[in-house]
Amino acid sequence: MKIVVLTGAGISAESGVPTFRDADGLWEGHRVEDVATPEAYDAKPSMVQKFYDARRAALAGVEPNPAHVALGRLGEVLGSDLGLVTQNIDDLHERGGSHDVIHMHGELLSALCRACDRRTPWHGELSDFPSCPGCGIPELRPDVVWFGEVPYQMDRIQGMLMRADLFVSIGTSGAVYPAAGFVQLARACGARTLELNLVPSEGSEQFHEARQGPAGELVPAWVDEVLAEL
Ligand code: BJW
Repeated sequence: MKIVVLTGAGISAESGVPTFRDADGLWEGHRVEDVATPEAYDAKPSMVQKFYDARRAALAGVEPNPAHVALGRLGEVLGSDLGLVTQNIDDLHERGGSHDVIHMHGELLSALCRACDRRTPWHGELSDFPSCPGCGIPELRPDVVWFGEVPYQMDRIQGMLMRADLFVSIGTSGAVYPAAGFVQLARACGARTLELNLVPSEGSEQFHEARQGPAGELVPAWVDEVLAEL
């Protein structure tokens, strides 16, 4: 059975990583749309770099929760029959035991050079505008996908969705495309579809089944079900 799992900020909420659109999801009074755009970066690069520096530094203080660990366990059994696509830029899936995670919105622990396009693993700050290790030009920005930019690995994701037997969306509001449209593509291509979320998402009715509750409880239970049916 081929399964594609899409995760969003909700899967990391119980690890202590704030979501974007829930009541406590604001960052120092900014809406995500006001910091996560190329225009915001051009207008206030220091402010945007500090926003991402703070989130990068906060990774050291959080741990994967049972939902990340359960998906790692599922990947161990299914191997390449599990496609794990995340909109999250944290590294909690990897630390939870998952491999080959597709970070469609980029990664906090990577820097992107605006001059030469090189992607460089990055653990420190960027708000001091360091030079790119590749070309030497101080044009490093967070390696994340802002509104108006094209998400990573879209061709690969679309191929996986078209071949999936089951598509599962976990902890995402369904407010941001193209990820919000994955359920329609997977369903049109014959997959069964399941949503796991604290509350019904904006696109909840598009799924064959929707379960409500915290990811840390729903995901391990669902993984147990899948493994019992194999
Ligand atoms: C729990 C829980 C618990 C909480 N357990 N659950 C008009 C119409 C349609 C589309 C557009 C439009 N105008 C513009 C667009 C396109 C635009 C878009 O979608 N805009 C919308 C605002 C409408 N999209 C883009 O620009 C994208 N690019 C694009 O489309 O390129 C064209 C193209 C595509 C494909 C091929 C070729 C070309 C780029 C989007 C980039 C989004 N970037 C961000 C920032 C990334 C860096 C960063 O992290 O800072 O990505 S924005 C932000 O939103 C971030 C997230 O990944 C993304 C989604 O958020 P998510 O994960 O859903 O979080 P929340 O907070 O919204 O929801 C949390 C959920 O968890 C909730 O449902 C809770 O209930 C739940 N929850 N606790 C379980 N314990």
